[in-house]
Amino acid sequence: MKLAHLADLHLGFRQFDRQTPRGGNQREADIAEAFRRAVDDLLAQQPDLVLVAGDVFHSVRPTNAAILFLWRQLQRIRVALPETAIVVIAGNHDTPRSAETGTILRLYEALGVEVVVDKPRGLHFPKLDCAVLAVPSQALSAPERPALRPEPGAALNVLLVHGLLEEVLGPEESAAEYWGATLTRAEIAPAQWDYVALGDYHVAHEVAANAWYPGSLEYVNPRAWVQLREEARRKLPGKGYLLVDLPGAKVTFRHVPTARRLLDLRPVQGAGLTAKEIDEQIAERVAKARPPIEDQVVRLVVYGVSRATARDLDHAAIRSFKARALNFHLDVRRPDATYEAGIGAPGRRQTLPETVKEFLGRRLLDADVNREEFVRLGVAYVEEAGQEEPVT
Ligand SMILES: [Mn+2]
Repeated sequence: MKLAHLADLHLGFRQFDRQTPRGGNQREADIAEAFRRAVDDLLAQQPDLVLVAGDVFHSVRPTNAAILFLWRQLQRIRVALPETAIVVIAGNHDTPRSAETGTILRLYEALGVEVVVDKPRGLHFPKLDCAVLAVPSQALSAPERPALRPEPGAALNVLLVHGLLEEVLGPEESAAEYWGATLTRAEIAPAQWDYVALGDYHVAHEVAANAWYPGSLEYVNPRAWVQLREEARRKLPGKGYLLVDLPGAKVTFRHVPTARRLLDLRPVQGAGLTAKEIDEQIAERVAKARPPIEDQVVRLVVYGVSRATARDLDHAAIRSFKARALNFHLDVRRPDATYEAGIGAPGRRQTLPETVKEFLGRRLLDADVNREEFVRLGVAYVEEAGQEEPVT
């Protein structure tokens, strides 16, 4: 039996202000395109079972465009592979905060897709003699953790679950970036399953020979640059999904190229340099970018630049880079992390984490959100983002 394992599609994710010719958000179109390409490959590979391990949509209330898009793609699989079973679980991104909100995922049951949103559900596919225990994100947030056990009668047992095994995080990553429920290796106990299909972590990762994260299909994390480095460390060609032969769990990574590249240009060490010297280094980094920056998502960090020097940079040149790239983020960092006191300001100004802490402390929240934890995560997140190390 051949199984396809996808996760973290994040359909509906939007970023930057570039629009498509039809007026949609360009990054949202990129995210959709990644899934369309994955479906193209699924139709060629003809799996018997398709598992989507959560975070199908980026939010609980996706746009009509995203809802329709997913319908059409699932319909393509339905028509081309009528015998193929499809199972979708909700992740932390597409789980409603309250039962009243409901979930749009249920819509796809009309296409014959098995949709599991709240409690764990055991599914059995007699033609494949395969049982799938589907465990959505919400099941792991319940006060009583479910025991995850295979079905004794089935020839093949697969666990499908959305949660974070913290041991997979790279040195620069943190659990706060994923927000989902955490899992332990003892809970998933890979040895008792033929295969464990995980979702939540966005870089493809082998947890055990028969337990994998396929990773997301596009770069949707605010700190996607960290993921790029993690992918390089793991010698991954980029984004994709997994094909698994059962029994025996022979796993193949199917690379699905993204619509455009993320380019993290080599940082400029600006300390002691004049504005003109920094301009020259920026221009040199841009000129050497491969692929060229046209229509790509580009970041260039410049360290150790005073406010005065930053003012004197060649802003016309920077604007021209911004016009060429889909997004060009010139990330100019001050010589030290704390902010300078403004003229006439009474003492020290708040640091960014302090401002974030104050803002999140008084922001309106849903009743079921724990404010203390919410503020703690927000502040940790901002602090981490400010501490990114230069790349060599
Ligand atoms: Mn996700």
